[in-house]
Amino acid sequence: MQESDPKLPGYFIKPSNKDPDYKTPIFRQPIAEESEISNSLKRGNLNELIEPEDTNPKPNPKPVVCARCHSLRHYGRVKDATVENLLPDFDFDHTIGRKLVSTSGTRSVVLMVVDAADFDGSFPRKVAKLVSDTIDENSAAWKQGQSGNVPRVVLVVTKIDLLPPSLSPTRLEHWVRQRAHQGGVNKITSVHLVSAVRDWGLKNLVDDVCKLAGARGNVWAIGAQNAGKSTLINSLGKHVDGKINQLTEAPVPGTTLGIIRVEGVLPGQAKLFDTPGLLHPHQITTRLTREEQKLVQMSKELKPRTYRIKAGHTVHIAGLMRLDVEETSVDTVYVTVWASPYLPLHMGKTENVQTMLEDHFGRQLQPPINEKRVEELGKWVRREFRVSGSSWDVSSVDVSAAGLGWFAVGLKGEAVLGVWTYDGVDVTLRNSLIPQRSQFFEVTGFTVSKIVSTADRASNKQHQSKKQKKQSERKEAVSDSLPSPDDADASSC
Ligand SMILES: Nc1nc2c(ncn2[C@@H]2O[C@H](COP(=O)(O)OP(=O)(O)OP(=O)(O)O)[C@@H](O)[C@H]2O)c(=O)[nH]1
Ligand SMILES: [Mg+2]
Repeated sequence: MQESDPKLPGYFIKPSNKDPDYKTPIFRQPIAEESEISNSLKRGNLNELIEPEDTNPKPNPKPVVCARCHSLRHYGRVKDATVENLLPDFDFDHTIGRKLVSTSGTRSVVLMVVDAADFDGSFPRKVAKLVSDTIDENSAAWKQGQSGNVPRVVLVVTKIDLLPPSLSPTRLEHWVRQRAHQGGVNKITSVHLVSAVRDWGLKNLVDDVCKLAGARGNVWAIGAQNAGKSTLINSLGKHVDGKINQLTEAPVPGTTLGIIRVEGVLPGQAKLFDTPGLLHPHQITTRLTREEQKLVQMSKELKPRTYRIKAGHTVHIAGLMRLDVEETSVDTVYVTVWASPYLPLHMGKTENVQTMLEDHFGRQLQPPINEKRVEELGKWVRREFRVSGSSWDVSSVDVSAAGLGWFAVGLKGEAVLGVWTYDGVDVTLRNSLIPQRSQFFEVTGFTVSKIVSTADRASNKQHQSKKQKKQSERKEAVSDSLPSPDDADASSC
């Protein structure tokens, strides 16, 4: 922290101390206007109570935060993007990684925090491998009588409020365990499905973590940038008696910069640490501008948008991803888009995709916001997936793009899908997370995003009221020029 140069990291402005003579303005209300006061007492003015002067002022309970945190907390953006480039990178391997693999010392509990709406994109595969290898090696050492500190893994799937409430928790937990296993975590101590903003599942999580940490354990919240670690810890703090200092949480990836010890959540000498998010370059969000990220990030419960389509057709999610139904053994395939409602969609013939790219990317299909950004985002590449399903009513498989969302596909038969997105963005084929689809089908052409439709509705309203005003003006003008009923009577005579 420094208070000399706003162009360098850690800059803060000291909050000004109130002048000792400072007094809040006194609000005088004529007693006669106070309804609850009896008439006999209605004399003079009622003064607001003046607190006796505190001879022993308490220290400011709010900790001072740097300008970056202040801006993130109050405006959801970093103060100065150029200062961000001066911040040191967080070296996971040499800090936490080293502690996790250590055979001696206190027990480590890894809170592996994963975003339910971007499970594969936010799943920390490197950490999963490191922890799993450590568990194997240290348990083997321990069995041979050597010191072997075996880390415990608590998988916390957060932001479950973004998934539809119809999704069964048992099914979700089964799906999560399966995906985590495929992601490389072979020994999970427990799984928790939570929502930090809705306070779902947090009490059980606190109890579990306290038990696992024991009197002296170290608990590390680890996960991708923006997965929800700091929000989770802040919410866990509400379930314990001690007050914790609020951590900065924000929709900006890379909010937390260093390892922060959080006091007051765990009992005894156990320690809880918030850590900087791991950078996952395979998430599409890492290459988007802040304005583009706002459109892509999911902040409300997801709603399905379903197409009923034939081979030779394509569905675009903004200018970020597309799915071509290339071949099918059946007549129709149901494609449901699960992504931010602010992303526009388009469905049409695959033969027109070049026109879509040239004429609509960066315009109707945003993000990318503007045509220049289309080139900046990189090369557009194809992955092929052969999928099969046994029902039309539910989705069988998902094709998900890290940081963006997914296509859920339902069919009774087989299909070859061509999935396109920018080079380097991870695309995963998995069992369907949400089998349900929408009851209503989207139509061919553009599906206007929520932002555009709200803007359209507002401009339609304006247009409508202008039209009505014009019409009523015209009516008035016409009625002025028409003969009055009296005149009409006269003329009819
Ligand atoms: N809907 C929903 N949003 C959440 C939840 N938890 C966190 N968020 C949002 O996710 C965004 C990121 O939250 P943070 O807690 O800052 O994420 P982080 O993992 O600490 O991020 P870094 O510090 O960048 O690594 C914020 O906009 C939060 O409001 C949740 O349970 N539900
Ligand atoms: Mg954080």
